[in-house]
Amino acid sequence: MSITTTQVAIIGGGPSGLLLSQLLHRRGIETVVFEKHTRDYVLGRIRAGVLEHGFADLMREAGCGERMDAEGEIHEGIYIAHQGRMDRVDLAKHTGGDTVVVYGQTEVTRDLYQARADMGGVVVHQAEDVALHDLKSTTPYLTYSKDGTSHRVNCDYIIGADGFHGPSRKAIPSDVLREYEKVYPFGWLGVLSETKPVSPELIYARHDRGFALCSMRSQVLSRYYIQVPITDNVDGWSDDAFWAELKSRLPADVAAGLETGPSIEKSIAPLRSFVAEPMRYGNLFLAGDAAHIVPPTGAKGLNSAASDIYYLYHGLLDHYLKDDDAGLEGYSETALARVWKAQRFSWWMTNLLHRFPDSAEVDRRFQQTDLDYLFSSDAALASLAENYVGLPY
Ligand code: RFL
Ligand code: PHB
Repeated sequence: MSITTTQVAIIGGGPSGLLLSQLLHRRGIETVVFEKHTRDYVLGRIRAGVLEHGFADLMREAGCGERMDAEGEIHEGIYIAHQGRMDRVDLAKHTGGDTVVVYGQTEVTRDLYQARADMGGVVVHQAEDVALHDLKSTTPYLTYSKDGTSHRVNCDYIIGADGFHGPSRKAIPSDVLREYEKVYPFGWLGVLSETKPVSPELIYARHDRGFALCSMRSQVLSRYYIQVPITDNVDGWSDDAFWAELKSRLPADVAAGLETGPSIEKSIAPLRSFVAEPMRYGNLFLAGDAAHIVPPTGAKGLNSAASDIYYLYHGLLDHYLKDDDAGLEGYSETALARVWKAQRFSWWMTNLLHRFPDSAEVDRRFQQTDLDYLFSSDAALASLAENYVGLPY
């Protein structure tokens, strides 16, 4: 078995793990990232598209903002379509000028991988059987195997940024870990297509047939979603059927302007709300999807991961550069306070806009009234807007 040492061992080479590694390396703190899959596999996952302004700032601080600033689009508003009409939420107006950046998670991850490579950062791909040990001691370590050889990595801290299915959360004893979960009775069928987006700003649509979302990656690449029963199989959805269903859920004039084309990616994502507490156990710190999942309706998944990284980054900086452990000691509580607010917002947006299979007529009237109230109240619009652009770190 080979034995190596680093200061911070990071499990997971998704956006959370790569961003933390990049930020720490720039401040002279040594990290190694251990990723189960190949880089191409990680980049092949089509996921988030909307970055809060705070996350965009963190990318700039990591020295990874150049392409995002050149190619990403700043959005000052979103539309909500309901009852055949389109109402706009002016994000900038209701937040005193804050906006979001439309820039795909694939591109964020690609830029982070490039930055890691440019700085000579170590990312071990195809690390198998990663296991965590002695988390309560001051000498934690992890083990893994690669190409048939076993390795041990001694470190000060282990960061569990290995997504919902990774081993880190499971390494916390069940009598310590508390999990909160809500599984929604539907999923999102997503299609990526090389077509011009139907609208310059995102459209979230509530319709009796179910929710729909019109998003984009660029002016030549569109991303659309429709709510489907969780029992549906992606093979059962032809492109034609998808476009027809999407159009049926949009206001007629919007549907008339929708450019369709072959899908270049099509997948169904389940919707769940999930939080694991605490986010720290000894010298293990969880971050991102490893600790929490939101339904994608509020665009908060990647952004909640980024806020964890913000707190961890500052906690680790204070530890290594100022010998101050207050940030790390308070990490779980601080991160969870913001996580729960993003959870609440995502749950609220999901309830507002989806068709629930067991809902009664009265529930649908409440939903519609929630929307009517929203667009009649500057206070309600301001609340949506401040959550959508991202609460302060
Ligand atoms: P990731 O991206 O899952 O990365 C975790 C990494 O850990 C690796 N891993 C392991 N590595 C080593 N050993 C093991 N045993 C391992 N097990 C797993 C995995 O291979 C992976 O590379 O978690 P991270 O970094 O915390 O990032 C979280 C985000 O990916 C996620 O929250 C967002 O994609 C959620 N999300 C959205 N978030 C937003 O903020 N805005 C959006 O608009 C948005 N849209 C979405 C979304 C997620 C979606 N899906 C499919 C879940 C839309 C969709 C459809
Ligand atoms: C996306 O573009 O993939 C996207 C945008 C907004 C959301 C969810 C997903 O709320």
